[in-house]
Amino acid sequence: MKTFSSVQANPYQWPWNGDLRAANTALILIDMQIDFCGVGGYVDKMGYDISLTRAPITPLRTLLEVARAKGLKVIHTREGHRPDLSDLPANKRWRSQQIGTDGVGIGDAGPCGRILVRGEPGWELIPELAPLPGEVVIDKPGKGSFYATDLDMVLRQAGIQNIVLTGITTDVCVHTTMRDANDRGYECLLLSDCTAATDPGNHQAALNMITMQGGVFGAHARSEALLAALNA
Ligand code: C5J
Repeated sequence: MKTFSSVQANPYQWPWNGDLRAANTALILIDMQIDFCGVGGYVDKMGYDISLTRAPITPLRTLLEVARAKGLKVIHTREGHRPDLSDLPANKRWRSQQIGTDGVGIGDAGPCGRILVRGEPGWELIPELAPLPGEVVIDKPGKGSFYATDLDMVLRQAGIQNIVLTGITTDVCVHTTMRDANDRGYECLLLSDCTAATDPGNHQAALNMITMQGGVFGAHARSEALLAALNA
């Protein structure tokens, strides 16, 4: 099995041990859903600029094609709740209803159906990045991708050591997942142009946090750096 070149990342050449292979590396696309990047979705309804959260789509399409061709394990996640909202904490719902003037939040009817509710149009993954048959899709009720899901089991069964993190949003679901993955011993790389936040300053701050303490949660790089390593 071919070992790829290391990735020129910040603050170190990733992965730490140079062991970058298709068999031990997963690409995770976090919450690339209509509710986060589509017109009428949750982020749009909250009044944030969806051109920010849509910016990763084009680089992600390129990366996804290469990752699939090279045989990396591709995993998608979706944030969402059961239709009866039995897995939606009351404080999460209440806080989401404070944005805007109509009191509509998670679980309520919006332009794309009930917001962040499983099975609704807004909860669907965007068609540009649709999973292929056989790719794992993780449904998560929280911000992190490990909490109340079988992601860790799926990764360990597949022998994954390295995780490439992409998706929405850098400062919330992507960072929560990265921090948790790091604590679990996975070697993490966040791709800065394949993630985005609803606030550019928060995106940049989230990148800066990664570089502290020698790479406190892992490293970050632009997708071109990973593509160069995979194609070398
Ligand atoms: C948020 C996410 N921001 N996917 N979810 O509520 O980051």
